[in-house]
Amino acid sequence: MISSVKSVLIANRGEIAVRVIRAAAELGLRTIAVYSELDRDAVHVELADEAWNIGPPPAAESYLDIERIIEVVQESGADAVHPGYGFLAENADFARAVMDAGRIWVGPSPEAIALMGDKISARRAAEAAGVPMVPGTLDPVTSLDEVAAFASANGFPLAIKAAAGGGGRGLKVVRAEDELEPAFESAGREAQAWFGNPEVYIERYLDRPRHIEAQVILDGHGNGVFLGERDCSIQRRHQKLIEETPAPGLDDATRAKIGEAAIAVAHAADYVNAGTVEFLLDDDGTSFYFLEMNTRIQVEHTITEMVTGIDLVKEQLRIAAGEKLSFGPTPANGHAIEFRINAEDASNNFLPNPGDLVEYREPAGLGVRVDSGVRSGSSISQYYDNMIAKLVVWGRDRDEAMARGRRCLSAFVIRGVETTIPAHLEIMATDAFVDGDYYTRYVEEQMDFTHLESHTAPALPEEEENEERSMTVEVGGRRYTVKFWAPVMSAPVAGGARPSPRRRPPKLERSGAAADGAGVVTAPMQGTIVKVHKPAGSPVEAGEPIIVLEAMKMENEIKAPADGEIVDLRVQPGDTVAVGAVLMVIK
Ligand code: MV4
Repeated sequence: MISSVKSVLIANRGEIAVRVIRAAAELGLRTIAVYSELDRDAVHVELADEAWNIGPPPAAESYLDIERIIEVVQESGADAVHPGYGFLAENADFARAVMDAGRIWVGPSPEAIALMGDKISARRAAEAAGVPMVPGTLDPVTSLDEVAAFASANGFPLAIKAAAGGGGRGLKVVRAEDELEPAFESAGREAQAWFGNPEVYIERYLDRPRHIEAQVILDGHGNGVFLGERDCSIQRRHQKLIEETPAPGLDDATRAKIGEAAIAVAHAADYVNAGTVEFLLDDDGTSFYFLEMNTRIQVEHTITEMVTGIDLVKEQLRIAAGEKLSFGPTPANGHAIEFRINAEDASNNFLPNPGDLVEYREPAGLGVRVDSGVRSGSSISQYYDNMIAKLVVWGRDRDEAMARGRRCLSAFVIRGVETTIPAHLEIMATDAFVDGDYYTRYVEEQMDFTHLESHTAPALPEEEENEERSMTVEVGGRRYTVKFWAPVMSAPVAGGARPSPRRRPPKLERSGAAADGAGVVTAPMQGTIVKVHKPAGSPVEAGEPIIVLEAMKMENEIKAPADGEIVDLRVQPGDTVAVGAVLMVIK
């Protein structure tokens, strides 16, 4: 495509980095990944054409480090930067820094990001565009008198919201007069503490709305298209669990009005690129109110793609390169549902449950899409979001999509961590979901997951420790010393005790040596047995080579850990063994 863009750096990790890499690769772009030390072997790193280390595991020192990422942008020669979602996606300073470096920012302008980032200026923009809004203030409220005046004019409940909040952060619901003063005071204090901006505003609070969001996409030539809505009401604690499109029961006239309103808001912000306009839909099913605009590609963009056939990330890249939208209004074909598969224990109040994916197998088939950034053996780290995968199903109608969803949820195999899959199956079994008759607090108010079985995770394999090594290589005749990371050569100690990953592992010759002179000797790495020097029953001396294990084209001598006798010999030449497999027992 795109003459001006030949490469793109993806300033993100996990499934969204993978998602963007796929789109960019299909456009023929060179893909440049970044990774923290924890993500050295991540799927997104492997899939990209090149990858750059940007720092230690904490996001603040890697994925949020604007300076370091801009450095990599420059060193790698990336023409464009795609931020994904989360991290720096809605950071106007980062967008500005990318543009100041002379690169293309794959997203809306820093001005549009800032306008929508401040929820008060966003409300003003929507008001100017003539879009319906919940009754509320268009300026920060600074005194309790103003809040009290609003309450007597509009009644309770009301919401006090942080101007710099959004997505449910910094939202306080006030249901009675006597809660007003404490709520107002703490709202301002919390807004200052969390967002560095004490400004708050007020709205009438709707108790049982649906959360409907409109996907829009606009190019730099004045064209904008509404690509349908998504119902994201199945959530808890502002974490979405299930999204679907079209919204169940939404009539075409209301859908069209929501689409017009969303495009009007986008134009009011001179918005270019993909964006989402959030609305609350009242329980009459037709009254809707502007809430916020998200200036990024969202997690749940996938369901819109499933019913429109449009690759939104490719369109983002094309638009950023200055191209015109390649399509017009595109009505939904069929129905799509997304299930967020998180490493959380639903039976324990959705407590995060990071760990290693001992086994990971995705469902497949017609109308099934799984977006993930993991494979068997990957770790879900407590440093980052614990989403493992997005299961997205499509059907010709909602019933078919639901049946497909149930089949795929049941077929998804994830061992090693608890997941939200059992909770999804419970939700799918409720009349409210089946009838499409649910609202934003449905899961929190009506559902209880404590009875769900918490599969006590099987014993996790020892965390593999990598050590830094170096090697000299020649590239085009020039000598370089390169660093690389490889598993520490070690073997578990006899008696089932595992060496602490922090402790310096024993040397290979001593592997398996136990205090009492007996030892279970295990494979220090995966490989093939090429030779066994002695038969079972033979006496052996400590340090004597017994088995030759070939791994990575190198032969490794496995030695007797102690004087004694081979009381059990478990392998013969030709066997392949996994790391940790028992080779022999010496007594
Ligand atoms: C509201 C509301 C009811 N009335 N504002 C929460 C997320 C943030 N985007 C705004 N939120 C809400 N704002 C008024 N005036 C209810 C919510 C809300 C909500 C919105 C979307 C999805 C889930 C939600 C869960 C609880 C409350």
